[in-house]
Order: sequence, then structure tokens, then C-alpha cells
Amino acid sequence: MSKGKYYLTTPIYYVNAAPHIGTAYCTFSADLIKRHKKQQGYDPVVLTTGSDEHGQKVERAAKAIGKTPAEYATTIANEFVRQWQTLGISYDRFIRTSDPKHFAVVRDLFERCEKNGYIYTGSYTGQYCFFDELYVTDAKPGDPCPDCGRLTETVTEENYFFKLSAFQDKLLSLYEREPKFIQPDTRRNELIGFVKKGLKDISITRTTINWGIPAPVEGKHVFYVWFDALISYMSAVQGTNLWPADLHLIGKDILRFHAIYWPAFLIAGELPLPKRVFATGWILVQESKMSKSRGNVVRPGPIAQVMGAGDELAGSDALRYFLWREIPFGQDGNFSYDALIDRYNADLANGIGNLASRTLTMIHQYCDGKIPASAGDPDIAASAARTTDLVNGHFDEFDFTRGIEAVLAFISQIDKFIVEHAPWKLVKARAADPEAESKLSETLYTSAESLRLICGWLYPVMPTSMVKIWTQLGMDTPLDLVSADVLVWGKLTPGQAVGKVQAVFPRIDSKPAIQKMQELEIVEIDRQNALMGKKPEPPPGDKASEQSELISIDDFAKVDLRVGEVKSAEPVKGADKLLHLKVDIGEPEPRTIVAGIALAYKPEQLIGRKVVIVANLQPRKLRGLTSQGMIVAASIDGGLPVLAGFREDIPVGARLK
Ligand code: ME8
Repeated sequence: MSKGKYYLTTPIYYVNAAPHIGTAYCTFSADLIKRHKKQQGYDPVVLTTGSDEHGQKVERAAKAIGKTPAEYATTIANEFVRQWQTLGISYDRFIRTSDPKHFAVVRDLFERCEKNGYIYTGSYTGQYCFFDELYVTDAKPGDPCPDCGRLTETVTEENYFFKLSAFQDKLLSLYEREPKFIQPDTRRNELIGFVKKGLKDISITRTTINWGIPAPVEGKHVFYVWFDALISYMSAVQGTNLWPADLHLIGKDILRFHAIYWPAFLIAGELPLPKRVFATGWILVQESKMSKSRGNVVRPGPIAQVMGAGDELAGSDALRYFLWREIPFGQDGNFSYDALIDRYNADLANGIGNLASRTLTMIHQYCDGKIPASAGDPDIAASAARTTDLVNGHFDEFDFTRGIEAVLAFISQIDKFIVEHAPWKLVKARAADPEAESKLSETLYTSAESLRLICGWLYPVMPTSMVKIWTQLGMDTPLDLVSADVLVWGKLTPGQAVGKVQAVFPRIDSKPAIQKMQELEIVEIDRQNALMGKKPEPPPGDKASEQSELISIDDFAKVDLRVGEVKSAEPVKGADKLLHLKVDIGEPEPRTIVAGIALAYKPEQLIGRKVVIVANLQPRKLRGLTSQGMIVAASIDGGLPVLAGFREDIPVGARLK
């Protein structure tokens, strides 16, 4: 009998980056949970994923390559769909926030919140970057834009607000009433602490953005992306009775949106709440967060190709296995190619793969390729029952690492069992000894039945590879339809013919494999850059291309060069090359600039002189002074710096273009 429906979601991913192993991690994990829940008898089990497409960044990225935001978003959304398919993700619905069906659901929730008195108009004040046309969250007046480095400006606009402040007590009592609403517990505690400090109302519309869902109000308002994005979880299953979701699987970075905003919006709209939000940890590469500027983004495609020797679904299994085996779910952990291959060879090639091929080969050689008749070894049968409970218990708690460890412990036990019973000796003795014949049957039945259960336990972890072993065992029922009641000892039918033996996890030679993955990674980066309209990156260390690299006018426009007038200049104690200048660049306060020009200019020579300043450099501390810009000078090899200046008189604050 069905345990009922189970609806789970991944985050909907931004279309400003192509899939990488971080986004794949969350998606793989949702896929594992879906397969596990199905096996446990939930029906239907529905998994949705999708793309978060609105906002200024997408609008701008599209414009830069001469596409409409809709075209751009479609290109990247298709890239996610393609990637999830090649990695074997069994999602049921891919929701795009640009889908008009989603618009209706967003507007409906807004209207419900409004009807219940949780929406009001107010003025929103934030730091806005006019060049990038976006608000910089958390910026203070005077802070630069993190994208382009220009100074942000304080802007006020009339917006619609959501009364989040009214939800502090309701949310705290929700967390109390439903202790599993936020998982893992460490995150739950952090979040409760945060909510206890008090919640501020949030602005949920914008008038400075075009690429968004128009709000059903007067004027040019579109919804703030998070109001839009969270509601996709409902739109994805609109017209079904799947809502509320049983699980939102997300990364820890977006927990506040899911555990504070989302339930508050739903309570305000009098709609049912999701049952659980689980936040995964972070996949780190070389101990740090993946970032484009650090160049340490790792994509799943090349790994899947190489680890599966061209069979991407098999390679996807190797990556999945590694991530859950290596990193306790919910915590941060490191990815490295070396560790991936070490685990693969140790656990998969030497462990499960070896058990499968030796068991099946012996059945072919000693039993005419048919499962021998036996009830199996009672101790192993008991151990298998315990392992089933352990695996299910751990997977139910999303502790995939421990679940896998329980299977590995069982595999070691079987390996030992085979060595102790030595079927290769029994086969020689059986002609003269009927006892040896029945021992042989028992040993091989035990190994084959163990293998069948291992396939069932690990199917959610490595679906493609477990199906391969399952098929070699000669099983008829497709493994994805197998439920827990079949995964008990003794259901393997004697006499069943086993299939052809093929290595499921052939050993991988580390060095050439890593080299191949890195080569394919470069091919993949170029392909994705081309999709996003970017030029291929020059190979690292390619001097000729570095020197001749041309920048676009937009790149040049990022440098804020201004005319300044030196107001004061003094030596810097203990630094004979530095001068401490105060330079007026047309702002209310002169800038402090620490410049390495003391050997070329005396302080008094500089007072009143017009100079050129780079005004949007990140501030830098030098000898205890914070330099808020750089003075432009020609530097002649070996000679002294010469300050740039003008022949004509020019007003302070003028920009150089
Ligand atoms: O935040 N390690 O989208 P996003 C582990 N559109 N997980 C990682 C990761 C890493 N290094 N990098 C990313 C958004 N992730 C919003 C979500 S939902 C209504 C809107 C995963 O493309 C992780 O699950 O930035 C994280 O929460 C998600 O990708 C964010 O993807």
C-alpha cells in the first residue's frame, strides 16, 4: 500500500551560471531521495527542479550579447535540462519562472497576502549602482558596487512591502511545533537565533527592473526575484494535489529565504506550509568556495565522461558516490580529482565491482550460469536484515554517508565469507563429497543474494551501475520498480540464469584520467562561454595572447578616472617613497591618497596641482593610512614617476573618458 505522496524540490538555479558540481550536488541528492522514497512505497514521488530567470543581471547579460532576456534565459535553462539529463536526474518537472502559468500563481499569492493585510506601500531606500542598474544589498552609503567598483548612490523608490515583522512569533512557534521543519539541527539553531533578533519588513516589488513578473498594481512594478522564485515550488505542481512540498532541499546559503520568507508568505496567504527544509553544506574546491575569478569551478560533465569511460550515466554514478561517501550530508566538504579516483578504485572497482564479477563468474563456471538452490547462510541473512534497517534509517534521516558505510561493512563481510568458504576448493571436492556440493550452493547463493540486496540498497546512490549488476544477476523486474518488500533475504529464485559478466567499475588509472578531465574541463568552459556569448579564455600562461588582449569599451568604462586637485601633501613617517595626499575630486570630502611619488615630488610642489585619480579602486591600507584611490603617473623603467596632468584648465571632478 502506498505511504502517500512525496513531493520534493531542488532550488531553481539562476541562469547566470552554467551547472557545476555544487548545483549538481543538490540535484543528485534530491534524485537519491526521490529514488529512496519510491522504494519505500511513497507514491507518487515527484521531484521538481528549474531555473530562476528574472532580474537585472540576466537582462544585462542578454543585452551584452544582443539577445533578449527571454532568449538568453532559454539558452541557459536548456543547458541545465541537458546537463541533468546526461547525469541521469529523474526529475518530473522543470519549472521556469518565465512561464506565464507561474505568473498567475505569483500574483495570486500576492493578492492573498494583500487581502489579509500584509502588504503596504512604502518607500524603499537602498544603495543603487546606476551603471549596473541594480541595488547592492548590504551596501552602506559610500560603498562601491561589488560588480563594477563604481560608487553606489542612495536611491529611494515607492515599493510594495511585505509585513515580515508581523511573523516573528508565528515563525518561532512553527519551528517549535515542527522541530524537523529546518534541518540539520545546527542550521535550525542558527536560524532560530536570527529570527529571535527580530525581523524587518521587506520590499517585494521593484520599479527599477524590467525583466520580472509585473505586479497586479498601479505603475511599473515587477516582483522582487525571491518573491517570484519561491512561489515556483507551488507553480511547478499547480493543478495537482501535491502541495504542500514534503521537502525543499537547498544549499545553506539560501536557508533564510526558505525558512523565514517562504513560510511567512504562505501563512500570510493562508496556504499550507512545506514539511521540511534541509540545507546542504558547501562543496569546496582546494578548500575554498568555487568562484569564477579563482578559476576553480568544476563542472560535472567532464568528470562523468572520464569516470564512465564515455558512458556519462555511469560516470555520474561515480561522482555521486564520491560526494556522499566523502562528505557527511549537511556539512561542507572538499572535492578533488585525486580523492575521487582513490575512492572509486578502492570502494567501487575493488569492492562492489569485484564482488559482482567474482560471484557471477563463479556461478557461470561452477553452476552452469544458474543461481544454485539454497536458503543461504543464516548469519549473513541476519546481517543483511540489520543492514537493511541501518541503510533505510540513515537514508530516511538523509545521512547518506552512514547509509553507504553500512553497505560497505556488509560487503567486507561477504568478501571475508567467500574467502573463508573458498568455493574454488569446494568445486574440486564436490564430485566425491555431497556435503561440499551443498556448501558450494550455499556459498554462491549467499553471495548472489547479497549482491541483489546491495543493488537495492545502493540503487538510489548509483542508479545506472546498480541496474547493470541487477541485469547481470538475471533479474526481470526493473530495479526502479522494486520496493522494499522485495529487498529481503531469500527472494532470489534458484535456477534463475545469470547474464554475461561485464566489469561495471573498471579500474581507473589516476594520472591520465585527471589529465583528461582537466582537458575536457577547458573544452566545457569554452562551450559554456560560447553559449553565454563570451569569448574563449586564452590558455593560462599564453604570453602572446595576454599581451595582445584587447578590452571592450565597457571594460574601459569600468575605470573611474577623475580630475582632482591636491589640497595637502605630507611625507609618510618611515616610508621615504610615500606621500600622504588629500585630493579634492568634487566630492564633499577630499580623498586620502597614499602615493609612491615622494622621490620625484616635494610636498609643497604638489599643492594646488591638478592630477588624475582612479576613483573606484578598492581602498587599500598603507602604513596605517587608508588610500582611497590611486594617482596616475607615467612610470619609466628605472626612472622616477611623472604625474599625468592637463595643459588646459579643467574643473575638479571631471571624468576622463
Ligand atoms: O540561489 N556547494 O540559485 P543558485 C554546494 N535562484 N551547493 C552549491 C554550491 C556549492 N559550491 N554552489 C551552489 C539561487 N550550490 C536561487 C534559488 S530557490 C527558490 C532560488 C547549490 O543558482 C546550493 O543548493 O545560486 C545552492 O543553494 C544553490 O546551488 C543555489 O543556486
